[in-house]
Amino acid sequence: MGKTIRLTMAQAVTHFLKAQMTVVDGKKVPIFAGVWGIFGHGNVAGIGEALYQVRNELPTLRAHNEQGMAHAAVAFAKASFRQRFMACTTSIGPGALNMVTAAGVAHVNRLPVLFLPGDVFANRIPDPVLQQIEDFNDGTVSVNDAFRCVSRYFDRITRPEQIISALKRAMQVLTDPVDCGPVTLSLCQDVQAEAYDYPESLFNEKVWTHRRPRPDTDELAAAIATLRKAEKPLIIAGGGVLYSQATAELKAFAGMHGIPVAVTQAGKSALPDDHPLCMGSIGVTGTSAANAFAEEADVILAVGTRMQDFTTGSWALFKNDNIKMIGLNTVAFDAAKRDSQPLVADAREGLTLLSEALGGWKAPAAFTETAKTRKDTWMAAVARATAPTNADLPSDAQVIGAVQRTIGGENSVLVCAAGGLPGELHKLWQAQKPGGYHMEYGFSCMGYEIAGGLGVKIARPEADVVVMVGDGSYMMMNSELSTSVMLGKKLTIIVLDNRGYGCINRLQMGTGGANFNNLLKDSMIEMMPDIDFRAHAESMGAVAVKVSSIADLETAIQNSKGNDRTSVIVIDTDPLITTKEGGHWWDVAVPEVSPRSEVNTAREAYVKARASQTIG
Ligand SMILES: Cc1ncc(C[n+]2csc(CCOP(=O)(O)OP(=O)(O)O)c2C)c(N)n1
Ligand SMILES: [Mg+2]
Repeated sequence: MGKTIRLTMAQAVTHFLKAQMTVVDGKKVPIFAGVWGIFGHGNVAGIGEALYQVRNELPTLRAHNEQGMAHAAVAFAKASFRQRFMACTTSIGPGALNMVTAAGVAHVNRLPVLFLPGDVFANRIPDPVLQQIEDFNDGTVSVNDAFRCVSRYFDRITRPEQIISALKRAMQVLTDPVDCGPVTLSLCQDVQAEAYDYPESLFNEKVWTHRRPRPDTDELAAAIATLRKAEKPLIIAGGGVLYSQATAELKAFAGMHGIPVAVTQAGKSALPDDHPLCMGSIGVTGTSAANAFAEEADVILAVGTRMQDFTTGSWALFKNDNIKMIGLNTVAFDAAKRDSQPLVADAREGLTLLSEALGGWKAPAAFTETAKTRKDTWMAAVARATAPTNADLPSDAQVIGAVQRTIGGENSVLVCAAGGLPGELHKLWQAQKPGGYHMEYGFSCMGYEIAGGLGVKIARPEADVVVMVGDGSYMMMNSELSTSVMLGKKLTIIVLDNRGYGCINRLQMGTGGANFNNLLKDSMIEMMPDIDFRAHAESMGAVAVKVSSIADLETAIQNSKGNDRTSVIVIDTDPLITTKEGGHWWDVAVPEVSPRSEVNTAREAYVKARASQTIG
């Protein structure tokens, strides 16, 4: 047996984490950029003390809300294209459970985060400890079992030596392009503090590299044969293109073979929006250009996408009866969706090999040329929707225009997640560089925006990180605004206050519902709230202003560039206006029976729309 070193389990964790490295742009860097922590009795003495010992190599960052810090970790991983990530430690009980929603965000978006919640005593002697739930029928259950459904790998550490294999499995999952997602190591409080003679080799430096699986020969041949027969092909680019860093290969592929590209929410910025073959967003929040290509496509090359309902228009978007889909994805689960011809491979490898095999093959020239007119028509719609206005209450689109004109250049990263903004931004935002558009639309988790912005700024300190957030999302979680000030990570935050849940109110109206419980005015209120977002943001340490016109908004954004810290600009907006051009039906189930005639009418339209859905 080799040499050993006596450490507590918690010390073994921190020593191990600091030894994990990767290579980014030819430079060796720690793969863990740091550990977010909020301490309680379940982690302060164990992990807390162990983190203190390694604070110079593995920084600990204090947050204000466990969900917020975990969102920041998720956003860090996304903005780092999954090359680097962070860990999050909490106490037991509420602190741990506060991270579960964010673990869901990481899981659905396939993003690596290491969750280290504290857990109850493995020895059970002091039971029930503060914050222990006590299951009457199962002595092994704790709140941390809630992480199981939102973790790619879950383990509970009840003996100090278990951490040896658990840490290795955790790293394998976090760095695996297929399995990539959240890992939860649930660390029993007493075991964190227990010592063990660990093999010294566990703490040797390890350098992780990006694995790029190459396609199977038969799958590649089948994909080439299908593409060669295509007359109206379309590429759908998803987040996998960015995580594979295949943006140059995508551009070359589209150009070489004359194939238009449509982008999902996660895939936007994989091709610059001003590229002649970039048709922009697809699906429910799609451009007229991308959706026209999708409707007629005979071959779809879906690269690095989960084909979620916003992309497929709830599977009513594609109208060609002879459509064939090729799923180029590292994950077989995604590659084979809906009878796609799977091409299981890394996007970069797959696109390169496909292109080599296709050689000089091109889609029919007349077909490729339609991209220009369709794009021109769409860009005219963008210009109309985003043009400056003197209206008392501007639309979200007009605010987007102002943000784009002032701070939306190639050095910016636009961050958003929920509300009406994601749809408008997907359609209208002009992304320039890979990663310049950061939309969390797998979970579309309200409250991600500001915390996520902080994670992006940690990953991209040189970038202008711009967060656009509705009043609803701001109210749901804004605590990491203060953390951004504290850490000197400047964000520019635009708060669009339309007095409520505008997009759900519109959805409610669209499904025949009465205006009920969404906008503040339609809710049960004794006193109409008049929330002063400017004063609130200022109280958290930000520089904050409220503006009352698009012109003032542009001036305020320009002025904020000189500020040394997070700046918040608040503007009132119209809750009813959205961009009518583009878009597609979305399956939201309308009641089959109702005493209200509006619902019955909406149900009729719903039944009709469902007729264009393909099943299976
Ligand atoms: C955590 C969470 N709860 C609920 C929802 C459902 N939801 C989606 S958007 C939305 C309203 C968002 O309001 P706001 O941020 O003001 O944006 P607006 O719709 O007004 O543009 C709600 C309740 C969600 N996506 N996330
Ligand atoms: Mg709102």
